[in-house]
Amino acid sequence: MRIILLLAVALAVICTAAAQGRLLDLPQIELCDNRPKQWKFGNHYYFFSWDQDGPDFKETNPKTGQVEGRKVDWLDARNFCRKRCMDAVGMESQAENDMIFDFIKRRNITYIWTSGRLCDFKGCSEREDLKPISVKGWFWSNTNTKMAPTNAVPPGWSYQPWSDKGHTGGPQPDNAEFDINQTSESCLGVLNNLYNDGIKWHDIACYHKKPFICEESDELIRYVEGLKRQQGQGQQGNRGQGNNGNGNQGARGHFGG
Ligand SMILES: [Ca+2]
Repeated sequence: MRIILLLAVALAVICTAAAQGRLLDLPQIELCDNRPKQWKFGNHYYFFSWDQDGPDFKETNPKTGQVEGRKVDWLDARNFCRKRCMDAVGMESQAENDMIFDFIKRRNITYIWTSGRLCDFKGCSEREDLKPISVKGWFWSNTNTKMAPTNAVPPGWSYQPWSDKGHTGGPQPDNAEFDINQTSESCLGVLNNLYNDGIKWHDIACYHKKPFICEESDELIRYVEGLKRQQGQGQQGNRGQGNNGNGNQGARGHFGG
């Protein structure tokens, strides 16, 4: 049952992306082998996009002509990570969240994208365990892990990571942009004191452009190891991978639980 639900959600994510004419990217062997390993926490390496070189991470400011750190929307952030066997960061524990908040504070970064996503697409509405969606419908898409309900301090945490302020003045998530232009705030970013609220989680419309932090993905690393084994045997293609081309079919998370 868990796997079926998991697949349903994975497919729904793909359908949502496909509806926008865009898909989750598959990892690429060379980019995976050369992925930036800026710092380590637990078993995973991480990097901050603006600390990396290359066209995925830099852009020319049309106003100034200066090359600066690139800002991308939420799906691009995930895909620039995913090509490298990583994904946008997911803070499943307070320790990991502390580490990310500390980095943002130390470097005085205005905001970042995470992999956090609201399950508000096809396949989500049948899930009774996700209702009400604004409270129980948030998950880390890098590991398909459900977040704790948004209206309380997460179990085992000593603080509430969601901001108590935002555009409308109320606690997050508030889906504030929906009332302005009917765009849902379905993606989770960390904002650094933009509402005089410290470093906190906010629900934000996914089209906004921001830098991002990537975290290694066990699933995508395994996928590329399998790909290499196949190629080592002189067999090309995806045969036997159990992967239909979306890179997400082998997900082993707790989101279905
Ligand atoms: Ca918000």
